[in-house]
Amino acid sequence: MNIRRVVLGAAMSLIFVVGCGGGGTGTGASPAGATPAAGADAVEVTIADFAFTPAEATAAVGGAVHWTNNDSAPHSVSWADEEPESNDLDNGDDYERTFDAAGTYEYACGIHPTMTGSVTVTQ
Ligand SMILES: [Cu+2]
Repeated sequence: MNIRRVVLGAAMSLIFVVGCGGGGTGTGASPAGATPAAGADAVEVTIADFAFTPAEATAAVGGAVHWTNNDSAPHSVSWADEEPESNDLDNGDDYERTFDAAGTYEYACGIHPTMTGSVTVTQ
């Protein structure tokens, strides 16, 4: 008896999920990154396979960019301007910089100088 109920419940759940998924434009289904200047939300840059992704990030004045190292190797964010270099970021570590003026900010990994990226900040 109980088993039959569980199976029926699972079947109902499956129908529910399929019905929702087919709609395409459910509430809260907007993809991440679709609205880059969403207030205080930082722009995300991922470090993996010895590369920054996206290598060319954009942010609004007053906005922040947030790096997360998903690589097995340590990396850092070393700036061409006067901003201090980040700490060495081990796997899972993160770092954030807020940009108060428009411009293009070039950076590289302080450990692997061939890894480069930039942040373009616009008004
Ligand atoms: Cu590196």
